[in-house]
Amino acid sequence: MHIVRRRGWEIPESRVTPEAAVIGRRTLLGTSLALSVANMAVAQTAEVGPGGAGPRNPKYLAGRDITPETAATTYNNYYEFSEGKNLWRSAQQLKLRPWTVVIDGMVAKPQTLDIDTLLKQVKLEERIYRHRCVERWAMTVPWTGFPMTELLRVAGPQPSAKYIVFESLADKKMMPGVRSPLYPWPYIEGVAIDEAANDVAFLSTGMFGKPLTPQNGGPLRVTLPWKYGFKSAKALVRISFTDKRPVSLWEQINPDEYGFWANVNPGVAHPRWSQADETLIGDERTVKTVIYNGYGDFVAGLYDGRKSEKLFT
Ligand SMILES: Nc1nc2c(c(=O)[nH]1)N[C@H]1C(S)=C(S)[C@@H](COP(=O)(O)O)O[C@H]1N2
Ligand SMILES: [Mo]
Repeated sequence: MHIVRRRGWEIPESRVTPEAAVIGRRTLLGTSLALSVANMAVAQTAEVGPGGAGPRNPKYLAGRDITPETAATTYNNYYEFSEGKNLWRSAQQLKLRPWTVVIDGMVAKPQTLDIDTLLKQVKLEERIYRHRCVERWAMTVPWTGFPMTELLRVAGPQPSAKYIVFESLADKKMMPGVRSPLYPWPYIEGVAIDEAANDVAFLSTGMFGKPLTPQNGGPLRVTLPWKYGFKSAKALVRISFTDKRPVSLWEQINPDEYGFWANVNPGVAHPRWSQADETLIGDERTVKTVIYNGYGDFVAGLYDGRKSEKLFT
């Protein structure tokens, strides 16, 4: 990775997305065609499948306007497809069914579940959450899915389990970015078990009342609205329980910039830019970023005993 990282600062920052800049030059992978109105309509059409509908949970309203669906489904981060944002068309290659999810590691009984079997074991609901990328853009999304507490119930972690590792699909056939050797695929991310047990921690299977689109992480993704967006891994194929803190894909590449906790904090700058504010996608206003992205009343207590750690990187 040394050669790769050295290339990062040779490229003007304006030519790369901030997260890509840590690795190097923008590649031609996933180069997308220009958007047209007709294409945008296609972008919103998810593959047929359940996971889209559930009653709205009135406890979670974001206090902001919901991002237009067209914007939320056509401006994405998904490095398995592209280092750019305009990847939704390429992501339609991803087949969302059949789909299996492995639950293993320190659990009562390891299992391989068909996604539709898993969906029958949980109660779906809708939550409107803020979504804040470390690159300083933000959205407000009505997700459908289930609280991570439901995953804990289905998985039955052993008392010794301290972390959950989420692993995304890494399929070279369907995902052009995975053919790039510059990244240590698969994309993995993780949370501490007590974070997963917090009611805000969520797994999404839908958005805007429909099944989750491929580009937004269908058929199953992590949703942790008080953390920077990179923590929320897409297209989950494995969920492992462990007593060792995982090192995420981004942390492997650049540990100084992307840590384990990655809680949103306007007062703690990224090494290369301020985190004080954020631009609302589909609206383009810039607003002030809020500590824990506004979820401090729910989650701040998780970090009382962890003050010595880098909680905001
Ligand atoms: N597997 C995978 N998950 C991922 C990413 C990725 O590149 N691959 N990008 C992350 C980042 S940086 C962000 S900001 C969000 C973007 O989610 P969205 O495209 O649905 O807005 O997904 C996160 N999950
Ligand atoms: Mo991000």
